[in-house]
Amino acid sequence: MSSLPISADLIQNHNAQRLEAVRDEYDSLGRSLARRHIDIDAIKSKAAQFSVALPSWGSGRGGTRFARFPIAGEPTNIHEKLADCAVVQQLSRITPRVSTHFPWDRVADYPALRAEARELGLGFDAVNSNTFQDRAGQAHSYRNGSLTATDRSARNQAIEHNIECIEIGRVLGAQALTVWIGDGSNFPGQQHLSAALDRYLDSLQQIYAALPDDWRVFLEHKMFEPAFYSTVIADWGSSVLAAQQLGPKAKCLVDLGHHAPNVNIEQIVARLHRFGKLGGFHFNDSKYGDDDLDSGSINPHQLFLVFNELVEAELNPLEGFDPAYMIDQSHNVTDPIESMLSSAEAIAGAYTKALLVERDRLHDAQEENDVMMAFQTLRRAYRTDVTPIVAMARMEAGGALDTLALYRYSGWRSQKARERNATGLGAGIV
Ligand code: RM4
Ligand code: MN
Ligand code: MN
Repeated sequence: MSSLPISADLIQNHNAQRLEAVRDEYDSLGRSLARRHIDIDAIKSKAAQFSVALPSWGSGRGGTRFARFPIAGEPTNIHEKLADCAVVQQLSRITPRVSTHFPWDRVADYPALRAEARELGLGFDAVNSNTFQDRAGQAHSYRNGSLTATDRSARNQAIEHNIECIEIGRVLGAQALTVWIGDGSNFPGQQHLSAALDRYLDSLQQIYAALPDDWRVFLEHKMFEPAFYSTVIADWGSSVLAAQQLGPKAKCLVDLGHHAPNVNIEQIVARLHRFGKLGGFHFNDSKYGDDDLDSGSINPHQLFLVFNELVEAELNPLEGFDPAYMIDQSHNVTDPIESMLSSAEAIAGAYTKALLVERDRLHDAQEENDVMMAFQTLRRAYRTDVTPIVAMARMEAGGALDTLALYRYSGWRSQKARERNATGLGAGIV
């Protein structure tokens, strides 16, 4: 335990100063929930079981295509990224796994990386392949696409990269591969829309064939960017059709930021679940055409409605229902650790609120077409401030009652600013 980044004493002392106030709020909320016949301790136990993976790439400062402004002490390699993720996990206790991205996180010794993570209290979640960029010295460019390129050599190279990701993931103890491609077109007529999809399916079949028995492949759709006229897997429809054609190990991954504005994402969740194809999430938020703002920062209500569908799905699980929850954000103007702490809290809070929905009352109102009662049932849960529940669950698991305050108090970032190399453009997404 001594290799954990923040001292346990520091956490305990910090919590001790806050415990009385949080307990008071918890007890008061408990009385209020009891009047709704909800047992606060039972909700807290469920909330304590929730977890969401951190993106290794989210620990660095991201940017836009215009600029990137690094901060002192940000990580410059996967080892430092793991250390920062370990801070988030130690304080929040709901982020025990890291999702890696290759080749960004490439190292020479993966068994050693796995051991290093374990020492830091971390495991590994889905591995992400990257064929949306060229790597220095690679034989074939992805400028005209990767898994869907007309050039067979580029396609094969992209397939092999994905298979290599599976092999790395096996060593790390991951059990899923997430495939997001930037392939698409910028001009009408540029691409044969059907032929590009055929090539995608053919490439994915070969990747699918390399999956170990207990693995899944997540197909991630995105409406646009970097291709601005069409992308090959643009929406959940293309994604679910591809997943159905590929077989049971292929599932759809919903990145909240990858839809047109105002799309009803919670309904997509319900649809994908209905067909046994809901594989996982990339949590973030968005306002315009961006796809990487902090979870719950723009539309916390949507996050709640998504979790409302997920709780419905938990109550009616189909065989193989085991969605993988991950954060996928680019932190351009904040300390990435602070964003990940705040996002983990927002996500856990949305889940906890969804647990408070009085399901029988909701279902009865739906059956009876009592529109206002159905809406108010959701509203009552959404309006409840669940902060004390999430905080208590976190503290009982060894985390911090106030994660942000403790992180700042720990002086982690300024200490790293003294120890770490200054970043170039390396660590975050640009
Ligand atoms: C994409 C997509 C992928 C992520 C990259 C960095 O927009 O969300 O999941 O790996 O960004
Ligand atoms: Mn994503
Ligand atoms: Mn994205």
